[in-house]
Amino acid sequence: MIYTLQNIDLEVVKGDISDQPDLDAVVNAANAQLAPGGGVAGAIHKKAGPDLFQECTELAPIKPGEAVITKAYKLPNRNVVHCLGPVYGKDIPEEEYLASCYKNSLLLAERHKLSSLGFPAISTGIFGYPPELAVEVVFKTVLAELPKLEHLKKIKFVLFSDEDLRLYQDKLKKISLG
Ligand code: AR6
Repeated sequence: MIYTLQNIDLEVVKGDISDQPDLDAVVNAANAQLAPGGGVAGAIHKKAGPDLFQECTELAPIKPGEAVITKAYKLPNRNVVHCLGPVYGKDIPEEEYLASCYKNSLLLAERHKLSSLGFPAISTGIFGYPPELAVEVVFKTVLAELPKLEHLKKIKFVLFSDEDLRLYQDKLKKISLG
């Protein structure tokens, strides 16, 4: 599903964030050390190869809400934006940290003149953020940033489960209806 707003395509798909060849960059739901872990970080590091972690060691640690950018190595993209989401119930207020993740990732992509960026559902796996609460923060934050984006023409949300896909599709549908 795609909905174009302010000349920017907002796309929602089911898939693997490490297998998105149409995107300039993908966002990693990272840990503070930017090390390979489970979930998204595991998939991204596995596909990118060990050179990614090598570059990451120079940038770590990062704090909740922060984002840094590296090359993508063997991934089919130019860059990876690594972002540390909040641990639900620990990094409070979680909404603010999660919003910072999305905002900082978009601004970093913009600064690097990237034209397309893919997001997983940050913090909603191992970090325990309820997906139905996270999706509200995601779209509120991204929509607020759209007017500031000059280079980004596509923002793709890559969801891993049918449930998350439906949540995002419902939200985008509501937005399209105004
Ligand atoms: N592509 C897209 N989405 C995925 C993929 C994938 N390949 N794999 C999992 N998801 P998580 P977090 C979904 O746990 O909550 C890591 O170990 C997943 O189903 O990857 O921010 C790091 O090292 C869920 O909906 O990220 C950190 O320690 C969402 O992506 C910690 O986990 C996020 O799940 C970060 O936890």
